[in-house]
Amino acid sequence: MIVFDYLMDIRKKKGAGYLPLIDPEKASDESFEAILDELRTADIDGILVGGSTLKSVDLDGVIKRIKSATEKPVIIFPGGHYQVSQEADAIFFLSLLSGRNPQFLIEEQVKAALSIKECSLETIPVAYLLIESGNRTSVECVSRTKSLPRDNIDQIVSHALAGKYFGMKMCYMDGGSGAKQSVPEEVIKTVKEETSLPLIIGGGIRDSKEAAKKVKAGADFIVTGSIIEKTPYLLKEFTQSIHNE
Ligand code: 1GP
Repeated sequence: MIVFDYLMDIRKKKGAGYLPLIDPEKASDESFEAILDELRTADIDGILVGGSTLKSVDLDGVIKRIKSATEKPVIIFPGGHYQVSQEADAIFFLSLLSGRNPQFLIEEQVKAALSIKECSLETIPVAYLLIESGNRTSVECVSRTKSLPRDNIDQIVSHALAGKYFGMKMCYMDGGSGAKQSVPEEVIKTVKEETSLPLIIGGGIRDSKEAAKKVKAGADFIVTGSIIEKTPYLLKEFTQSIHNE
């Protein structure tokens, strides 16, 4: 299966897809088992695995455990070059275009390239934009970059377009994990209209109604991390609301 084609098919058939995010560093927490239990029966569309801190974890082991619970594709959402695994189905090949730190624009990607090739991992090129969210999130701290101002829509569109012209296949607009404010609907709507890129939206989405609003504005895929760690039983509610919007 080509994961990118699969995602585009989900978008076409269901209108939008749901990609819960699992942080591999939390795999020893009790909540991880509860999430796996929910994954066995929830109609999610894929799982993202990744984290933004620099700790090394047994990524292969974590992905194998996820795969024992679901047949849906596991996509790595890497926090750095060390987050590569042959157990995954694909990897978002991200460049943090909103920042100006060469480490996350190109250096980590160069370091990861050979391992990705060795693992024969499908790469999905993604323009990754951090959008101001009311608090300084860990991805900003780790990447030592600033997010794009949430009210400067032209600047956000320019970054997304630059990604599109580089040939990136999707645009991920992220408020960052635990964001106080999620990416505004107005931003989603305008970036969709101006770029027609498939949009992944995450960061600070705490309930299914909020997720539905993002879909209505033009989000193609919704990502939630923190809320699922706290309340794994919400997976089904999110799935329903994202698919039925
Ligand atoms: C972070 O978009 C993801 O990169 C998820 O954010 O943990 O706030 O859901 P939350």
